[in-house]
Amino acid sequence: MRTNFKADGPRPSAVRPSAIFKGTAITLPNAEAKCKAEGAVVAGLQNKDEAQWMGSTVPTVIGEHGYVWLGLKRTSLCKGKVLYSKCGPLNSFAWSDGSTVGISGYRWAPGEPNNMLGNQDCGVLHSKSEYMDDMACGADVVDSYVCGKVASF
Ligand SMILES: [Ca+2]
Repeated sequence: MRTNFKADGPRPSAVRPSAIFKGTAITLPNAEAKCKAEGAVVAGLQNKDEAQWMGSTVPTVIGEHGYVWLGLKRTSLCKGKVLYSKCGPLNSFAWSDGSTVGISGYRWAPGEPNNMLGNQDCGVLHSKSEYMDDMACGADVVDSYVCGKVASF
């Protein structure tokens, strides 16, 4: 199941989340390859508008119980680290889509990112809560991903 890429949005000249795909268990590297095949990348969330679009759209595509890969990766400095001042909720991760910057699109679940087992290097959005969580990049509970591209389509 998928949404179609939408051609409007708050960032017309930037990569932005614009199509959500649901499959079976998928790793982030596999999701990246699937977005690339669409001429897109796994997208980040630049601001509240994009976070709200995800929050309202994701449940209609994947239901309430799934997770969606975001273009969000733990920085090399914070890999294997537990939370501390240099690796906290606002500075452990960076958007990986080559376009999204900053933390205005962040909405971590309470207690996240917790880097459980020290290998939660990728970010997801939980469909029902609309909160973000860090997970292992190969976590098999994730079956969906969001692709984004510049609005020239
Ligand atoms: Ca986590």
